[in-house]
Amino acid sequence: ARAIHLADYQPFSHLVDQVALKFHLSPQATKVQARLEMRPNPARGAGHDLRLDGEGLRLMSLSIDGRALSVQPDDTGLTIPAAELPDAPFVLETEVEIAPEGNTALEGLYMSRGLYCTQCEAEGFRKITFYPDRPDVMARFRVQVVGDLPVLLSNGNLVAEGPGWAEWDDPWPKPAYLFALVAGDLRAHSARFVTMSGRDVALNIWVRPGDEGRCAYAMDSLIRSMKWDEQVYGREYDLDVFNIVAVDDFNMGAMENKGLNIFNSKFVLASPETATDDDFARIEAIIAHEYFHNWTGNRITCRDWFQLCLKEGLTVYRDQQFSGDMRSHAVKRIEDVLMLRARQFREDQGPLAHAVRPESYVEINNFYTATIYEKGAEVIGMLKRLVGDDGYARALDLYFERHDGQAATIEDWLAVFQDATGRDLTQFKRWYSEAGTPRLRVTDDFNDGTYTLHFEQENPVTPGQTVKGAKVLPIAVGLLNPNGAEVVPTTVLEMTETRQSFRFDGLAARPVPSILRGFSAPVLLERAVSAEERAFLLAHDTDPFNKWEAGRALAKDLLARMVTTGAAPGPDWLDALARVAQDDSLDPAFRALCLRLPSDDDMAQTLHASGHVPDPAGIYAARRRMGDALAQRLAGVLPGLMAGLAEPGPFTPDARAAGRRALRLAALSLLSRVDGGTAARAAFAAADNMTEEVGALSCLLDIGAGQEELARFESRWRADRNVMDKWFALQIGFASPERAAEVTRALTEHPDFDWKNPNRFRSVIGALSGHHAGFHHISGAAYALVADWLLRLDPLNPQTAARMSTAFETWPRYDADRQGMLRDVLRRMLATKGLSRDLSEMAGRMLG
Ligand code: HT7
Ligand code: ZN
Repeated sequence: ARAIHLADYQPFSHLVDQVALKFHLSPQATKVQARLEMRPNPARGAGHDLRLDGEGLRLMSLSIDGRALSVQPDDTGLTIPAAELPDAPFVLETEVEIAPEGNTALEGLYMSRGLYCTQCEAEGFRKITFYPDRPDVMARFRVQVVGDLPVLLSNGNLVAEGPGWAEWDDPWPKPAYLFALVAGDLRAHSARFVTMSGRDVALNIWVRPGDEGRCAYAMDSLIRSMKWDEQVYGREYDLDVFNIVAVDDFNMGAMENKGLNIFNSKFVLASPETATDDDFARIEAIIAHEYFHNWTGNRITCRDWFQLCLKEGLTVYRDQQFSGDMRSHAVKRIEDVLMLRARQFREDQGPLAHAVRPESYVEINNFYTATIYEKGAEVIGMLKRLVGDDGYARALDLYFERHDGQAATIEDWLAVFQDATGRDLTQFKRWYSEAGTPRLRVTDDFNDGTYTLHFEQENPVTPGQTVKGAKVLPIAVGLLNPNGAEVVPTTVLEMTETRQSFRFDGLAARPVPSILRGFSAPVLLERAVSAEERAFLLAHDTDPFNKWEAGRALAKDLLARMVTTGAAPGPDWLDALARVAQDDSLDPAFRALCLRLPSDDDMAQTLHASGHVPDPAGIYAARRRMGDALAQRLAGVLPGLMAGLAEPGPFTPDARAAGRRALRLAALSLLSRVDGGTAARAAFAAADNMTEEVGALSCLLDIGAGQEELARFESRWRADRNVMDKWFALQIGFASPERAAEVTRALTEHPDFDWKNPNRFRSVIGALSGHHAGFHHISGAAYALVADWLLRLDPLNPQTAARMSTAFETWPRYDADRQGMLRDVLRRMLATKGLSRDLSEMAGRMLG
């Protein structure tokens, strides 16, 4: 398939002012009538052919200004020759037929358990009607939905309705990817919101009958998001209604369609009995993310898909700020960095590395990546650090003022920062164009009261990018004196050269540096640090991120020694962690994060980056030994720690209560290793909420027990799809490496393994690829099983198959045997007849 290049961008030949759509819904033959008011685009001049995108559409009729035309569509659309087109405004009308029931790709108009729904980003609208399906074509939409169904929804405001039909009008011009339609038997959980200028907005969360009681948290999150966007960014909602719909079959988390967000039901439905604390936090974040898109994505959209980070990086950055404000900034930052390293660093250090703004793609769906989203957000965090909070606020105000109603670019984005702050961002722009995680090496010296930090940055080669310049790195640094007092508070050093040194004068003694506070730049920090210094920072650093990072580095250094030299866990780490665990002055959520051991994949990444070939079985065994050693060290204090964290009242999902549960479960997990699971069995039996039920079950599975509890869990929750996804995933996640593939295979034969449902597929096949030692077991059984299932899914749902193929992206890290097997699997995929464009692009890029 042909690649699309950023350099080839041209404005579209025509403009669309108004779209009128009429849908006659029917599972096998939905009729879509479209009336487009168009005119030649003055930016391109007159005399151009009109190319409309369209895929899998049965064209019934086409006319221009009422004159029928006989044009034959091809596989990807149709072309109306310039000779047939007026040089003035005209009306193009089409009628097509589509079959939503047979749409398994979940893109375009499809059906999810009797519900009609749409997914148009990035290029799904072309599966609904012939249209210029590109984000820079913005138009007003009026939509009539006809169907014998109780609820008929589309974007904008409801303007008329009658039995079996409803008409919606969206006054805000939008690209087609934000179009949405939902129809079916739904019930609303409703509320109202009055905006800062007094607009009364009806809020509805639409769910299947019976699920109405699980919407309160999502609604509360929505209201808090609306308020926050007004208070922090001055952004107000702009329609009379905001609808959210929960659907069970969905390729991703949620979609920000104008005024009609569509969600994967697992990111809406929550009650204490069915959702864990992590689920609650994720719902809050995703509801906020989609709502925030109303301004960063919808009112200001992207000129083309190369600019995807313009809306996604900024909206992730905003949802991270929001979650930090709602919960704890320290905990949120640590969680975000854990995620960044697990997903984006992994991507950036492998064959799929690409720039935050890529310059070419074959299938845009393959670029909804951690780099676009999470690194895109990191870049904005750096920008804010460099220009300061006031500069950021001025730049954002200018962005909204200057680009409202437009389809913008990264150049436009950087220009508002330059214009609002006077800062030249030419060098900073490399963050958008160059892939790869910079390595930042640090040394230091101390002479006559002057302490100097010497930095050297290396920007590694990535696929297709060999020569790179130095990046602008905001390096937040603080200095502590040998007693642990802070002598230099956080200062942001701006590194712009490949090598650069920074001096601190007037110090009485050699300080201990705390470098990259708050993880101020997404780099790999390399500095030889002793275990004593790490323990010192864990005890004394005033920056919560670096305090955690010191403990993390201590654990990773130890784990690396255990794997590579067979060392045993020594007192440095055990004593330091024991102190943190029992330090009641620290937030329990923070302590729980400190007790979490580095994941196997994280260790494999770290070992590979430091020149080792990671041994998955060795990492797994060492991590288990490490957990056992910690459990023995803390055994005497765990029951007391847990008792002190008990929550007397009923379950509440707030951050404080969640943090206490997290620490209690971390303690229970350690205790289970020394008490044979007695306490966890009791906790499972007593649990009145899903956090503790799943937490206790995990503790048991982790020590090779829990079969009885698993069976009880299954019989209790069999009717609940979202809860059962956990049941499937847990068994695989906690299987021994030798058994992981076999456990997975057996679960694929379970009657409830509905592999066409993306959530269920992810909770089984995704759980195996997320089990590092199980996936990389030397038998190769898991490689083969995952590949077989991806190939089975690909013809039905290429988007999800391609996304999950990233399981194989780390192949260059491993030994020759594993590399051989992994490459063979990728070659086998690539050689499969009829492989989708999605999966073949991914397999091809992974093979290089
Ligand atoms: N903007 C959306 C990204 C998206 C998507 C969502 C659901 C299904 C398929 C999708 N393709 C792209 C979600 C977001 O970032 O908010
Ligand atoms: Zn988004």
